[in-house]
Amino acid sequence: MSTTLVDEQENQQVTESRMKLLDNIIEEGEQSDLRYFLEELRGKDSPFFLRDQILEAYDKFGKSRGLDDEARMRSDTRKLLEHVQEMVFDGEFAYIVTRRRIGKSAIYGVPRSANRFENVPVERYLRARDSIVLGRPASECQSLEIDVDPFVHSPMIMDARNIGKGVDYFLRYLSSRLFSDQEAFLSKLLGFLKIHQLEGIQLMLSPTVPSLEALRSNLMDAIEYLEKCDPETPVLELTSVLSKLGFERGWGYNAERTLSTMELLNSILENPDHEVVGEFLARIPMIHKIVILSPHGWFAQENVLGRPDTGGQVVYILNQVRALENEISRQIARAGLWVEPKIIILTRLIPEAEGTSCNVRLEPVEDTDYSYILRIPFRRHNPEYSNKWISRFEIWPYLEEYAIDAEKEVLKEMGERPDLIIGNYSDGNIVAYLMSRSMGVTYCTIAHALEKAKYLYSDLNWQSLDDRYHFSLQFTADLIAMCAADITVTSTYQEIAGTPMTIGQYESYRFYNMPGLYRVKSGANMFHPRFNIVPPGVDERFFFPATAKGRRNTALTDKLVDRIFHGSSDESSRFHLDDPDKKPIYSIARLDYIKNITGLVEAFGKSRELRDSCNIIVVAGHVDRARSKDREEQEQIDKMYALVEKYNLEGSIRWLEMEGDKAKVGEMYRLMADKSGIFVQPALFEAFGLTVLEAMACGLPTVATRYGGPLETIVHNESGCHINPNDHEEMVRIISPLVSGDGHEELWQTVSVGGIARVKERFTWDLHCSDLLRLSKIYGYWKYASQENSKPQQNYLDTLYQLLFKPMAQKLLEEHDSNGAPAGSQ
Ligand code: UDP
Ligand code: LCN
Repeated sequence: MSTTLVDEQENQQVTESRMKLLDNIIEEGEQSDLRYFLEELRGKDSPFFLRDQILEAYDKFGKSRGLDDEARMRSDTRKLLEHVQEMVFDGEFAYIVTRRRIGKSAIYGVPRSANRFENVPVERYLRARDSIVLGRPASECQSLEIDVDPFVHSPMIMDARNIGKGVDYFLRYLSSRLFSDQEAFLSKLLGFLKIHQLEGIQLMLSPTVPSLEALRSNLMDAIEYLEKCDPETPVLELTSVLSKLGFERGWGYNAERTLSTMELLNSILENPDHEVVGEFLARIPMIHKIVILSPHGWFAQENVLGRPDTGGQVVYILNQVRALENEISRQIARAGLWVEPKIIILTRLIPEAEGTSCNVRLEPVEDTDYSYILRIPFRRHNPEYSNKWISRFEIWPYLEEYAIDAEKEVLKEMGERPDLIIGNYSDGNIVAYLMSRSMGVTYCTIAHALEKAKYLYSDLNWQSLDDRYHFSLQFTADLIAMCAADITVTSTYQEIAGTPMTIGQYESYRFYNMPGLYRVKSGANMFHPRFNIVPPGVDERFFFPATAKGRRNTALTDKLVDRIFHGSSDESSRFHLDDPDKKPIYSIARLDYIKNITGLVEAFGKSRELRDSCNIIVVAGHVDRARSKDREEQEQIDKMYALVEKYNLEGSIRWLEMEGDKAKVGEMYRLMADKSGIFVQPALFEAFGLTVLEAMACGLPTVATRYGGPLETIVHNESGCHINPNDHEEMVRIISPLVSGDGHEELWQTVSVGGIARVKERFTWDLHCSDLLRLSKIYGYWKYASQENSKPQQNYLDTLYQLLFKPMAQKLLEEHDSNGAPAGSQ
């Protein structure tokens, strides 16, 4: 059963309470505050208003009508508007999109002439948006309408608080099925236990076990036998007896482990419970070969930071791979098997690699034994183009051929198909979709930071943005990949479902329209149990506390101290510090607009208080505009120089070029902690923010944006602090108590220790990988057990791919083939 846009049951209560609020307002009739306010908005230039604009406009409106702050805040209209995500004025009709709680949206319509609010179906609202943008009557706005829900046959989470805990929900669902339809469930399980093989060797259960009855009886015999064995008896001494009973390898490395795995199966047969089902499925050795996709940009281990496409995603994948390899090896050994794991990171081979290793076919991942970066070139079209780095915005036409070539190369390298495919970001996710469809492999997606939520109205305005960004292709790829995924891993809750005030990046694919292209009535559903929050960790080799003096490399420390605190402008740095002993306010990031490093510099420049006690030190981008190839970075470079001049910051700012050496990056955080400094991550929005974890792990008190991942990484005033990056005064108010005034040393210490503890407890790659493998196995089972149910949805998504995505990709390829470099490439 699937849910509709607004879940029916809960919608009932939500609608009632919201309607009450609306009723209160309506009772005031023509005089109603809301009605006047709607009139006020109607008179403005734009027909579209988002939450912040609406609240700001209401506050102005309230003031103009003589309402003081308190009265305004208490008014029913203000309370209602708090929950409004968008308002759209279509002639005489206003649409109000409310989001009373997380995951619960509803759309109301208000005719200008009547005192009535009506529920509006999503199709009508989307059509109205089309009509406004296209300048045609709604009745003439025919368009493809995408409606995925009718094809989804999955159980759905009901309570928004459980969004992102898909695997727990799902195990409960499975065990309830065990009670309601035990025979069907167990027969599936029996079939599943017979399909596993490792390099041609049968695992778990022999295909000769004829029935559930036989399994039950043989299991009892095996348990009796194992109970009598010495628990330490190695598995090889058990196999002759166990294989006669139909039990193949994979149950455990010795008698004790084998017995406990069999006891788990026995409990499932006898008296199932969701934890036991989860534990048993997680013990089946079904994953030892993994493919991880990250096609775009530069993917290498040295000198690749700094391109707009490349950032935390590369760091994330390399760390994930190291930890995954360890965890898979550990699990294989515990299952009593001897086989080498293999992990392949698939990216593109870039013939003109500009001194990086991006033109090398196969590169071992440092500090691993079985993990490689495998680079496969895009097929040669216009070589002016396909030989070079291609921006993530232009990459779409090459991906289908890439998926075909990649599959062949993977089979060559692995000798068989992988057990799991993980896609990263929009391009990696759509290639993972194509490969998993072709090979029939469990498929996991990870979004990192998608573009849709970064640009206001990027769906409505897609036509004017398409030359530069090709969102028509990207959002379609995202939609298909999101709905097709067996598993979606996110780093935070809000990535999926947002906060009470803001919508999540997946939520933004629930319903939307791209006028003239299509309307999505129901797309990604964040109540789907495919969503699982599995946060990343930090690389503990480089990011450890400043107080661990024995682990630090003093030669490196001395060099960095000289360069950072006592250096002055040179080829890769700018400005100097008059008083190097002042506390450092430190930040490191790509020099993108969204990272808002210039916002931090400006807040510092404006604050006498901070300038008296601190210096500001930033590691970001290029310091020389001529060396930057990125338009956005160039703008930020200009802004940096302008701010230093405007606020006369020479003498209290040091700006160093981006740093690719992890040992140095780690030591820099610690140096700042040695000097009782702080780390500030001022991004306007940050999907997760690995630098935040890194600084915390080093014991450097961290002040980070409240927009995005850091809201969940940090507990305010315990393991760091949150700031509103748009409010410079507030930024200063939050930073100051950590660096000056009474009690600042105590607060600094509390937050430093709290940050280290929080990372240790919640954000480690070991935790990440054991969770990721556990849920990959559980969903792997579900994929097997529910194949029939998922076919209609697969067919629908394949149709969208073939009829919608592919022709658009083909058109872009023709443009690339006939033109020179496209506008958006750099
Ligand atoms: N980084 C780096 N040198 C730099 C800038 C960034 O090594 O000059 C690293 C940083 O340490 C972190 C990653 O790049 O590991 C950035 O990840 P984050 O999630 O903070 O942001 P993203 O760049 O992915 O948006
Ligand atoms: C991309 C981003 O923008 C960051 O916020 C994340 O930390 C990074 O990917 C890793 O997921």
